[in-house]
Amino acid sequence: MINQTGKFIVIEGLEGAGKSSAIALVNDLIEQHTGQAPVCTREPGGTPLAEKIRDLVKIADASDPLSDEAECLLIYAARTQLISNVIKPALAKGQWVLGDRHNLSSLAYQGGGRGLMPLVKAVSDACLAGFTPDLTLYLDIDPKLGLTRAKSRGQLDRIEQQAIDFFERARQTYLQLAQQDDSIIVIDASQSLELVHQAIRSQLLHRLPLLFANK
Ligand code: Z5A
Repeated sequence: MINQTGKFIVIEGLEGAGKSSAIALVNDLIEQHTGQAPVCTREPGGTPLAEKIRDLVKIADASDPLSDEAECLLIYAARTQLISNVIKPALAKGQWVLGDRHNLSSLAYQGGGRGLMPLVKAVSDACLAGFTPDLTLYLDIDPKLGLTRAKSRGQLDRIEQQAIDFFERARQTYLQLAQQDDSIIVIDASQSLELVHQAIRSQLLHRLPLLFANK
């Protein structure tokens, strides 16, 4: 971890887990605790260059299909841009950062889902050098339910069109990694929105003061 004064909180989960409304809630809770709205990021993306990479990753091109390895490397290129140009500078200024996905997504999707864990770990070690969020909320959902919710919003993108097994493997990886890491909190996202938010609020009301005191 760099010598930081702000804190980095990340929301993770499969599609349709409810990250959007969780981010709005956590944003408000951080603002109440710190007196300042966090810097919000999304991955892949969050800088002009990283947003261009996001388009490459999300939009399918039948004439030049993206290989799994290229997908992985593009996502890390976007992440290193975001960390260097947005996340670390904000933390160094004492600002809190709230991320819509971060490295855990790559471990779950590219590592677990695509079966590329050795590549993911090698690139992650090389690019991130131990940089890690202070706290991650993982919204856990059965992929069938998540995709049903995601479909209700409209057309699915390139990754969302993967077979259900891909998402099952990603989910199992999320759960395994959460079991090994106290900084990852698992929230049951299959519940009603009200209960999901209640669970997030109660976890954060306990954890935020500890993080804040630890500044
Ligand atoms: N990706 C990757 O492979 N590797 C990486 O390292 C990273 C990313 C960083 C990013 O796409 C894609 O990149 C993602 C993983 C991959 N692709 N896939 N598949 P994105 O940012 O466009 O998509 P997303 O991150 O998956 O977001 P999402 O689909 O928008 O999911 P969400 O934010 O969790 O969903 P939502 O909009 O909050 O909720 C979906 C709907 O469900 C919505 O209508 C809600 O009102 C409803 N909802 C939410 N919660 C509930 C509850 N509790 N009850 C009932 N209805 C609910």
